[in-house]
Amino acid sequence: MPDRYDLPTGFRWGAATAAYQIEGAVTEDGRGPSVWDVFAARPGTVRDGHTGAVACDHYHRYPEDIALMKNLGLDGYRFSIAWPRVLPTGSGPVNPAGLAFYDRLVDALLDAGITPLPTLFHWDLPQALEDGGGWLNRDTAHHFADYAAIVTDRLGDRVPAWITLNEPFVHTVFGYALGTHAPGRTLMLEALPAAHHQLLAHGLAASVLHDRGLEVMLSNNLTPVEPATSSDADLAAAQAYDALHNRLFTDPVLLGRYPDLSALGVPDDLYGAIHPGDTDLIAAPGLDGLGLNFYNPTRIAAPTEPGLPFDFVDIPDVPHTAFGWPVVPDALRQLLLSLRDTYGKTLPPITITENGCSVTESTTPDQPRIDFMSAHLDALAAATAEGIDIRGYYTWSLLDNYEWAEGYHQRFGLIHVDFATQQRTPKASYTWYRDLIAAHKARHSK
Ligand code: IFM
Repeated sequence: MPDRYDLPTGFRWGAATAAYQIEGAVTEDGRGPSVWDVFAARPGTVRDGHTGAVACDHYHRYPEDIALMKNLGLDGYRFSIAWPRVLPTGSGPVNPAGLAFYDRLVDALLDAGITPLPTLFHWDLPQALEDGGGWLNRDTAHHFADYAAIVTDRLGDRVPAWITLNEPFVHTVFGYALGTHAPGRTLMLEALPAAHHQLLAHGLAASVLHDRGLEVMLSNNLTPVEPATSSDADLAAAQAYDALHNRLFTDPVLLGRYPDLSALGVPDDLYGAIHPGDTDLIAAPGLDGLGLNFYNPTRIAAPTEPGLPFDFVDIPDVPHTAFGWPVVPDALRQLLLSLRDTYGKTLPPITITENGCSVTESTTPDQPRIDFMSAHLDALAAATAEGIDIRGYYTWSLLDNYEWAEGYHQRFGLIHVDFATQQRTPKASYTWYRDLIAAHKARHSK
């Protein structure tokens, strides 16, 4: 085992958030409605009926939040741009006030010495586009490329690297297959055209960004998949799940082809969504970095009932987060090594664009978060020692925020937010992370 947190010089320390989870101000300054505004307003969709209408009120309080980031010593801040703030109906007229907000945010970050790392799409599709079919409609991919051009024409002079999409797997499966996230469709595997159109959107936007001399990343939520037993049936189920969760969203970008989903009964053309030439459009621009969002491994068994060809099995005898997710830090190291095995030379440098855990509000100090981050940084140091090129770590999340269908119930922040008063209070993990960043910088400036 290498020294604790023995990460390279120039390693970028960051924190991450997303627009709908923190901004609030959903009807202000010309922002159009997003699928999440509409979904969360529907009774029974989100725990306790919570919405992102106010969230952390970051739209107004961003100077205070940037001061907290500066005090933390962050090199980088990952946030997302709300498409409906910039283009209230997704295409058509630009909302100057929306763009101006991100202009102010970027300048304030740069003034604080923090490099902005924006994500162009973190699930808040303009509702007007959803009304036209959302990600099931191929046109949405082209609208996304136009939106990427508008945003980067404004901010690209100051922001060198961009993330196109956040976790297209989660958005496809929760939003279009199971309906537990916006837009709440329940198409099961017939949701997969939404996956293809997001990947096409990524490819088209990546070309737009490269034409402007900008770097492009894609943030995927990847999970090492392990079979519950060594039986052939469990092994086959685990392979099918790995293809759906991981390879479907990474192979097209890095290898220029889709994985075989026949074990799931999915046709090769993803129900007619893939047109000739699409895989080139997705892969040809290339990727300057792979964003990896890592939370937990997944254990899979053969199905016990008809339906999908896999069952999820809990991983016993390990700690679980407040959300109930198993904590297995070494799975991150294993995942990184397996990415290298799978993609070889086509694997670009990796940035951890999310990693963190929810901790119950009453847990003071929030030692479980410190333990979680510490163990995952150990795993990163171990993977680095084994030759994996990892450029940075953005913890999820800077602030307690709106955790989608869980509303405000899952607290992932280094900073506690009292949602009644908007009071921010740094937690013990904030101080711990601040000291860790300072120690790393001191060691590497010698
Ligand atoms: O809050 C989410 C984030 O929006 C995407 N990645 C996972 C986080 C925790 O669930």
